[in-house]
Amino acid sequence: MTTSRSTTGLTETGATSWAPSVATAARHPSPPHDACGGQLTGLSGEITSPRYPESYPNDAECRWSIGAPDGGTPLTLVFVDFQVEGGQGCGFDYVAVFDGPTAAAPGLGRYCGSARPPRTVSSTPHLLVLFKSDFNIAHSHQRGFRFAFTFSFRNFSSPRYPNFYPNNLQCQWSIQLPPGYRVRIFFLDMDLEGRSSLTGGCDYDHVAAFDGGAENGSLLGQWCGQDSPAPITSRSNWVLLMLHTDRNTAKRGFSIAYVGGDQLQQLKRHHPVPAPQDAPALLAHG
Ligand SMILES: [Ca+2]
Ligand SMILES: [Ca+2]
Repeated sequence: MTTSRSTTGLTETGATSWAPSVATAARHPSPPHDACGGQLTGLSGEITSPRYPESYPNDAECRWSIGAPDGGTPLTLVFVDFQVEGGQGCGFDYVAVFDGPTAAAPGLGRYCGSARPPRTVSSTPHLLVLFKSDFNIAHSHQRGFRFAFTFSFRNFSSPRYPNFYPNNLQCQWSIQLPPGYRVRIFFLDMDLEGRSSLTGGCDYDHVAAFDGGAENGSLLGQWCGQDSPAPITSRSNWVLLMLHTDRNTAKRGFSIAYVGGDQLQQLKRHHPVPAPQDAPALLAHG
Protein backbone atom coordinates (compact mmCIF):
# COMPACT_ATOMS: atom_id res chain seq x y z
CA MET A 1 0.00 0.00 0.00
CA THR A 2 1.16 3.47 -0.82
CA THR A 3 0.45 6.59 1.13
CA SER A 4 1.55 10.11 0.48
CA ARG A 5 1.24 13.09 2.74
CA SER A 6 2.98 16.40 2.82
CA THR A 7 3.99 18.15 5.96
CA THR A 8 3.34 21.81 6.36
CA GLY A 9 5.32 22.38 9.45
CA LEU A 10 5.46 26.04 10.31
CA THR A 11 3.11 28.99 10.33
CA GLU A 12 3.91 32.51 9.28
CA THR A 13 3.90 33.72 12.87
CA GLY A 14 6.42 31.08 13.80
CA ALA A 15 9.27 32.90 12.14
CA THR A 16 12.64 31.35 12.62
CA SER A 17 15.85 32.72 11.31
CA TRP A 18 19.45 31.69 11.02
CA ALA A 19 21.35 34.90 10.90
CA PRO A 20 19.75 36.90 13.72
CA SER A 21 20.33 34.33 16.41
CA VAL A 22 24.01 34.45 15.71
CA ALA A 23 24.12 38.16 14.96
CA THR A 24 22.44 39.04 18.25
CA ALA A 25 24.84 36.96 20.30
CA ALA A 26 26.33 39.27 22.89
CA ARG A 27 29.83 38.15 23.66
CA HIS A 28 31.11 38.07 27.18
CA PRO A 29 34.18 40.13 27.94
CA SER A 30 36.99 37.76 27.07
CA PRO A 31 40.63 37.51 26.16
CA PRO A 32 41.58 38.92 22.76
CA HIS A 33 41.76 35.43 21.23
CA ASP A 34 39.04 32.83 20.91
CA ALA A 35 36.10 34.78 22.29
CA CYS A 36 33.27 32.37 22.86
CA GLY A 37 29.93 32.02 24.51
CA GLY A 38 27.17 34.59 24.79
CA GLN A 39 23.47 35.19 25.12
CA LEU A 40 21.59 33.63 22.21
CA THR A 41 18.11 34.97 21.81
CA GLY A 42 17.08 33.77 18.36
CA LEU A 43 14.64 30.97 17.75
CA SER A 44 17.30 28.79 16.21
CA GLY A 45 20.96 28.87 15.38
CA GLU A 46 24.23 26.99 15.19
CA ILE A 47 27.29 27.25 17.38
CA THR A 48 30.78 25.82 17.09
CA SER A 49 33.60 25.50 19.57
CA PRO A 50 36.41 28.09 19.28
CA ARG A 51 38.56 27.60 16.14
CA TYR A 52 36.34 24.71 14.96
CA PRO A 53 37.16 22.47 13.11
CA GLU A 54 40.75 23.12 14.14
CA SER A 55 41.77 22.14 17.66
CA TYR A 56 40.12 24.26 20.31
CA PRO A 57 42.41 26.26 22.63
CA ASN A 58 43.49 25.15 26.09
CA ASP A 59 42.06 26.87 29.16
CA ALA A 60 38.86 27.73 27.34
CA GLU A 61 35.64 28.42 29.17
CA CYS A 62 32.57 29.18 27.08
CA ARG A 63 29.00 29.67 28.25
CA TRP A 64 26.20 29.84 25.73
CA SER A 65 22.96 30.85 27.38
CA ILE A 66 20.11 30.12 25.00
CA GLY A 67 16.52 31.27 25.36
CA ALA A 68 13.71 33.10 23.63
CA PRO A 69 13.48 36.68 24.90
CA ASP A 70 9.87 36.28 25.99
CA GLY A 71 9.86 32.68 27.08
CA GLY A 72 8.21 30.06 24.94
CA THR A 73 8.35 26.34 24.51
CA PRO A 74 11.14 23.90 25.37
CA LEU A 75 14.36 24.05 23.40
CA THR A 76 15.94 21.20 21.50
CA LEU A 77 19.70 20.87 21.26
CA VAL A 78 21.37 18.66 18.68
CA PHE A 79 25.11 18.03 18.40
CA VAL A 80 25.96 17.44 14.77
CA ASP A 81 29.68 16.93 15.38
CA PHE A 82 31.60 16.19 18.56
CA GLN A 83 35.22 15.45 19.44
CA VAL A 84 36.48 16.62 22.82
CA GLU A 85 39.37 15.19 24.84
CA GLY A 86 38.01 12.27 26.81
CA GLY A 87 38.89 11.06 30.28
CA GLN A 88 37.47 9.43 33.36
CA GLY A 89 34.34 11.30 34.40
CA CYS A 90 35.06 13.85 31.68
CA GLY A 91 37.44 15.52 34.10
CA PHE A 92 39.72 17.17 31.52
CA ASP A 93 37.71 18.83 28.77
CA TYR A 94 33.93 18.64 28.62
CA VAL A 95 30.64 20.08 27.50
CA ALA A 96 27.90 20.33 30.11
CA VAL A 97 24.27 21.15 29.43
CA PHE A 98 22.01 22.73 32.06
CA ASP A 99 18.23 22.90 32.11
CA GLY A 100 18.01 26.65 32.65
CA PRO A 101 19.79 29.95 31.98
CA THR A 102 22.71 29.38 34.38
CA ALA A 103 24.97 26.58 35.63
CA ALA A 104 22.95 26.60 38.86
CA ALA A 105 20.13 24.87 36.95
CA PRO A 106 19.84 21.06 36.99
CA GLY A 107 22.43 19.35 34.81
CA LEU A 108 21.18 17.46 31.76
CA GLY A 109 24.49 15.86 30.86
CA ARG A 110 28.25 16.15 30.82
CA TYR A 111 30.03 14.97 27.70
CA CYS A 112 33.52 14.31 26.36
CA GLY A 113 35.26 11.92 23.95
CA SER A 114 34.07 11.33 20.43
CA ALA A 115 30.58 9.92 21.02
CA ARG A 116 28.06 12.52 19.98
CA PRO A 117 25.82 13.58 22.90
CA PRO A 118 22.16 12.60 22.61
CA ARG A 119 19.50 15.02 21.48
CA THR A 120 18.53 17.15 24.46
CA VAL A 121 15.16 18.75 25.13
CA SER A 122 14.88 21.30 27.92
CA SER A 123 12.02 21.44 30.37
CA THR A 124 12.22 25.25 30.43
CA PRO A 125 12.60 27.77 27.57
CA HIS A 126 16.29 28.11 28.48
CA LEU A 127 19.43 26.04 28.20
CA LEU A 128 23.00 26.72 29.20
CA VAL A 129 25.81 25.02 27.30
CA LEU A 130 29.15 25.15 29.10
CA PHE A 131 32.44 24.17 27.47
CA LYS A 132 35.66 23.88 29.44
CA SER A 133 39.10 22.75 28.35
CA ASP A 134 42.02 22.16 30.67
CA PHE A 135 45.64 23.26 30.31
CA ASN A 136 46.67 20.71 27.70
CA ILE A 137 45.41 18.34 25.06
CA ALA A 138 46.42 14.72 25.45
CA HIS A 139 46.09 13.80 21.79
CA SER A 140 47.19 15.90 18.90
CA HIS A 141 43.96 17.08 17.34
CA GLN A 142 40.56 17.59 18.97
CA ARG A 143 38.31 19.45 16.60
CA GLY A 144 35.66 20.36 19.16
CA PHE A 145 31.98 20.46 18.37
CA ARG A 146 29.12 21.98 16.47
CA PHE A 147 25.61 22.11 17.81
CA ALA A 148 22.30 23.50 16.66
CA PHE A 149 19.43 24.68 18.80
CA THR A 150 15.86 25.41 17.94
CA PHE A 151 12.36 25.49 19.33
CA SER A 152 11.03 23.50 16.42
CA PHE A 153 13.12 20.51 15.40
CA ARG A 154 11.40 17.67 13.64
CA ASN A 155 13.20 14.48 12.89
CA PHE A 156 12.75 11.22 11.08
CA SER A 157 14.76 8.18 10.14
CA SER A 158 14.93 5.36 7.65
CA PRO A 159 12.50 2.42 8.05
CA ARG A 160 13.27 0.20 11.09
CA TYR A 161 16.13 2.50 12.17
CA PRO A 162 18.43 1.77 14.00
CA ASN A 163 17.91 -1.80 12.83
CA PHE A 164 18.77 -2.75 9.26
CA TYR A 165 16.55 -1.21 6.62
CA PRO A 166 14.73 -3.46 4.13
CA ASN A 167 16.10 -4.15 0.66
CA ASN A 168 14.38 -2.88 -2.49
CA LEU A 169 13.18 0.36 -0.92
CA GLN A 170 12.09 3.45 -2.74
CA CYS A 171 11.07 5.83 0.05
CA GLN A 172 10.43 9.52 -0.07
CA TRP A 173 9.87 12.20 2.52
CA SER A 174 8.34 15.46 1.45
CA ILE A 175 9.10 18.44 3.70
CA GLN A 176 6.97 21.40 2.71
CA LEU A 177 6.98 24.69 4.58
CA PRO A 178 4.99 27.87 3.87
CA PRO A 179 6.30 30.16 1.11
CA GLY A 180 9.26 32.25 2.24
CA TYR A 181 10.75 29.53 4.41
CA ARG A 182 13.75 27.40 3.71
CA VAL A 183 14.49 23.93 5.02
CA ARG A 184 17.63 23.33 7.04
CA ILE A 185 18.54 19.65 7.33
CA PHE A 186 20.93 18.10 9.85
CA PHE A 187 22.31 14.62 9.32
CA LEU A 188 22.49 13.02 12.74
CA ASP A 189 23.51 9.52 11.71
CA MET A 190 24.19 7.78 8.43
CA ASP A 191 25.11 4.18 7.79
CA LEU A 192 24.22 2.93 4.32
CA GLU A 193 25.83 0.41 2.00
CA GLY A 194 29.09 1.96 0.81
CA ARG A 195 30.26 3.24 -2.54
CA SER A 196 30.89 1.06 -5.53
CA SER A 197 34.56 0.16 -5.70
CA LEU A 198 34.21 0.17 -9.47
CA THR A 199 32.75 3.64 -10.03
CA GLY A 200 33.31 5.30 -6.64
CA GLY A 201 29.66 6.36 -6.76
CA CYS A 202 26.68 5.70 -4.48
CA ASP A 203 25.41 3.07 -6.89
CA TYR A 204 23.86 0.64 -4.41
CA ASP A 205 21.97 2.29 -1.54
CA HIS A 206 21.76 6.05 -1.25
CA VAL A 207 19.81 8.95 0.11
CA ALA A 208 19.31 12.04 -2.03
CA ALA A 209 17.78 15.47 -1.39
CA PHE A 210 16.08 17.55 -4.08
CA ASP A 211 15.23 21.22 -3.82
CA GLY A 212 11.75 22.09 -5.03
CA GLY A 213 9.91 19.02 -3.81
CA ALA A 214 10.30 16.87 -6.94
CA GLU A 215 12.84 14.51 -8.40
CA ASN A 216 13.39 16.93 -11.26
CA GLY A 217 14.28 19.67 -8.77
CA SER A 218 17.89 20.60 -8.24
CA LEU A 219 19.93 17.97 -6.42
CA LEU A 220 21.11 19.20 -3.04
CA GLY A 221 23.22 16.13 -2.49
CA GLN A 222 23.43 12.36 -2.66
CA TRP A 223 25.05 10.27 0.04
CA CYS A 224 25.87 6.69 0.98
CA GLY A 225 28.13 4.66 3.25
CA GLN A 226 29.10 6.52 6.39
CA ASP A 227 29.04 9.97 4.85
CA SER A 228 28.46 12.68 7.43
CA PRO A 229 27.39 15.69 5.38
CA ALA A 230 27.43 19.20 6.80
CA PRO A 231 23.95 20.65 7.35
CA ILE A 232 22.24 21.69 4.11
CA THR A 233 19.79 24.50 3.43
CA SER A 234 17.29 24.53 0.60
CA ARG A 235 16.64 27.52 -1.63
CA SER A 236 12.92 26.80 -1.81
CA ASN A 237 10.35 25.92 0.84
CA TRP A 238 10.03 22.33 -0.28
CA VAL A 239 12.54 19.49 -0.09
CA LEU A 240 12.14 15.94 -1.27
CA LEU A 241 14.33 13.31 0.42
CA MET A 242 14.61 9.92 -1.23
CA LEU A 243 16.05 6.65 0.01
CA HIS A 244 16.88 3.98 -2.51
CA THR A 245 18.09 0.55 -1.49
CA ASP A 246 19.00 -2.29 -3.84
CA ARG A 247 18.31 -6.00 -3.53
CA ASN A 248 20.96 -6.98 -0.97
CA THR A 249 23.23 -5.71 1.83
CA ALA A 250 21.44 -3.54 4.36
CA LYS A 251 22.78 -1.27 7.11
CA ARG A 252 21.49 0.79 10.01
CA GLY A 253 20.12 3.61 7.85
CA PHE A 254 19.91 7.29 8.68
CA SER A 255 18.47 9.77 11.14
CA ILE A 256 17.76 13.35 10.12
CA ALA A 257 16.48 16.48 11.85
CA TYR A 258 15.15 19.57 10.10
CA VAL A 259 13.91 23.01 10.91
CA GLY A 260 12.43 25.88 8.94
CA GLY A 261 14.30 29.13 8.40
CA ASP A 262 12.91 32.49 7.34
CA GLN A 263 14.25 33.55 3.96
CA LEU A 264 14.00 37.22 4.91
CA GLN A 265 16.41 36.69 7.76
CA GLN A 266 14.55 39.13 9.91
CA LEU A 267 13.26 38.23 13.30
CA LYS A 268 10.27 40.50 13.74
CA ARG A 269 8.43 38.53 16.37
CA HIS A 270 9.43 35.96 18.90
CA HIS A 271 6.56 33.53 18.92
CA PRO A 272 7.50 29.93 19.54
CA VAL A 273 7.02 27.76 16.51
CA PRO A 274 4.09 25.36 16.81
CA ALA A 275 4.80 21.74 16.13
CA PRO A 276 3.79 20.44 12.70
CA GLN A 277 0.57 18.47 12.55
CA ASP A 278 1.88 15.46 10.70
CA ALA A 279 5.01 13.43 10.48
CA PRO A 280 6.77 13.57 7.12
CA ALA A 281 5.20 11.43 4.46
CA LEU A 282 6.69 8.03 3.92
CA LEU A 283 6.23 6.44 0.56
CA ALA A 284 7.49 2.89 0.55
CA HIS A 285 7.23 0.36 -2.21
CA GLY A 286 7.82 -3.19 -1.08
CA1 LIG B 1 42.43 19.29 27.29
CA1 LIG C 1 21.93 -2.54 -0.44
